[in-house]
Amino acid sequence: MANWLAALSRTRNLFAQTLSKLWKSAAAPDGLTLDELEENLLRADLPVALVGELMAHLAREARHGGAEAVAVLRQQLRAALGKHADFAWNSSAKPRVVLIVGVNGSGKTTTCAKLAHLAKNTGQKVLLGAGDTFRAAGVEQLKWWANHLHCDIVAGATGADAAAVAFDAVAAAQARGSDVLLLDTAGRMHTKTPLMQELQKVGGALAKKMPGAPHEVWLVLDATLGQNALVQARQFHAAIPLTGAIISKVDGSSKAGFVFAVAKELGVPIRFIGLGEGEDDLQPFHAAHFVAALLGDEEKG
Ligand SMILES: Nc1nc2c(ncn2[C@@H]2O[C@H](COP(=O)(O)OP(=O)(O)OP(=O)(O)O)[C@@H](O)[C@H]2O)c(=O)[nH]1
Ligand SMILES: [Mg+2]
Repeated sequence: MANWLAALSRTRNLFAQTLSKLWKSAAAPDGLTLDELEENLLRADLPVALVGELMAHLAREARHGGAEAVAVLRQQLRAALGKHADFAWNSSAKPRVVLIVGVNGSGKTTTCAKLAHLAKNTGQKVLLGAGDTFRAAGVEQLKWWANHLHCDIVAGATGADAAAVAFDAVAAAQARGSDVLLLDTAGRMHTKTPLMQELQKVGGALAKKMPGAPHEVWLVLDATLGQNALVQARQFHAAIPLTGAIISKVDGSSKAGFVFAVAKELGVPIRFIGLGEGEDDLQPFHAAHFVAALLGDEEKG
């Protein structure tokens, strides 16, 4: 929980003052305080519609003091995130093929490494697939992580056909008896049609080698972009059906409120959240932890 609190501090700081005022107040929040809270929540990039609903709830239900107002807020925020059950690594599919996609620099390669670390810790035999055929540095980066984490890796050559590399990675995972194949891909702009088509080809190659694959397609969204990332998400979802989202760089963002928009609009679970750069900094997404860290519940004591 401590790292959730730290990671969300930039976003939380936007409304920490208003919250602390609420905590101390014995009276129901006045109009000025509610206006201030509304403005703070919007700056933290919570969706406008949600903030409107929150304010209506607060005006209606928080009549007995500031602490009650925070309780109403907490409950409404949790409800807005919906259910995001922990991902179960165990599966009848062997290998379980997980495709990691996203725009340039969103955090895909780092996230692949962190996922490998998490899966290994649950006893899975993991194979990393370095499928970034655009940048040799991308492959080197994942190799560094594989070495650091003592994890197996297969890599495609720079300039190779991404679909062929994907096909070979599944073959390697099958040959080695891996439980999970985590396949990194090159960063691609959601607006570039040929690159999005390449992603479809990658999906096709995976299915050709192993019917049913990819079993998971996870989109990595950079939290520093806030709701701007939603446009990307819709385009990726249209190109290749996503099964989950991963939010990266929450620790560097003051717009973590956009997570509420992702939860509402994308229609796929938020699977993991990146709270820092280290291998332990990827955590299963937990709505209650997220909201508690946003409201600074533990700091309050
Ligand atoms: N602070 C912080 N930094 C992160 C997080 N996740 C990734 N990063 C950093 O973001 C930068 C980009 O991460 P990469 O994993 O290389 O991103 P990528 O999507 O693979 O990039 P391309 O392959 O170039 O498209 C790196 O410096 C990472 O260390 C996170 O959760 N928190
Ligand atoms: Mg990369």
